[in-house]
Amino acid sequence: MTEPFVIAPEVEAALDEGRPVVALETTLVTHGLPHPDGVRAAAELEDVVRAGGAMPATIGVLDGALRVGLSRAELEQLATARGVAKLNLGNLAAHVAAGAPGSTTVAATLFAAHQAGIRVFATGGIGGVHRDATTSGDVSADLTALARFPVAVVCAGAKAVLDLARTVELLETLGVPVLGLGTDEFPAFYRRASGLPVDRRFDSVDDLACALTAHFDLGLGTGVIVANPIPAADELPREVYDPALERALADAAAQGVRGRAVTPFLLERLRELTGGRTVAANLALLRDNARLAAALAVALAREACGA
Ligand code: PSU
Ligand code: MN
Repeated sequence: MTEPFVIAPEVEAALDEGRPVVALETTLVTHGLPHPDGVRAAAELEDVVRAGGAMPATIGVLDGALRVGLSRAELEQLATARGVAKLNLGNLAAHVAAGAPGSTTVAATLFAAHQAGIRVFATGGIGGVHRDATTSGDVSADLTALARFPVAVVCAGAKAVLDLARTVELLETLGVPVLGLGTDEFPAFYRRASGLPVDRRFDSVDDLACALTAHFDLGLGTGVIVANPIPAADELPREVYDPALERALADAAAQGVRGRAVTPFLLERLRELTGGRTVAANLALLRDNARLAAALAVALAREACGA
């Protein structure tokens, strides 16, 4: 039988030697971006992490194992396989056992990163509380995973298709700190500001790394949100985004889209409705998050603060 959890040799070596490592997820590759933008983005994010002095560890399920560190060939295989499942903590083990390919969401990637001993993870935006959650009950498994695994998630907030106010409230309930870099506000993915506060603002990577070190050393046990707003030049104008979002949400409701299909449906619909502008913005914020995650991983590996 294949081992169900496999760490790639170069990732394992980096971890053993205490070198900086950044985890990357694969649901954005398979379900968040159109093909072949997804696989291109995955390769590019790895390059950005390496250029920042850290080892990338892209995570996904292939050939009966949850793999930490996919090769380019494996990434290609995952991105082009038919019917790749979107995996969170609930459906992960069954897919591993079945030998079926799957991409990991923030939830499953947090688990794998923690299991491997990786402390920094870059993504686009976390999942959260959906706008119709009171009736649909749709709250992303990302939030409960954030409550369980002590890993820093560098993101541009949560996708603006969500109920951001309730998402921020739930992060607080779960004891997940929201630390802003160069921002007082929780970012809204395609836009820099949401009107919602972060728990604390930092203006340097080193200060932020010290707060992460304190969080880990205290043994608080939860994940941390590192909120990094989309670069100003890449922000989507409100007049483009707002009507597209309204339309996408109405279409999802009219077509009865539910469960794991909701987020990919909304992202794809937004792409169509904005002539691809949401994809360009998504790629820009992903690159910036990968850059910041590498810088944080480097700062943490330096052990400049705390024990
Ligand atoms: N961020 C992106 N694109 C994505 C996602 C995040 O820029 O596709 C994915 C993440 O993998 C996240 C998932 O975990 O969407 C959340 O899905 P849901 O809302 O179904 O929990
Ligand atoms: Mn959901």
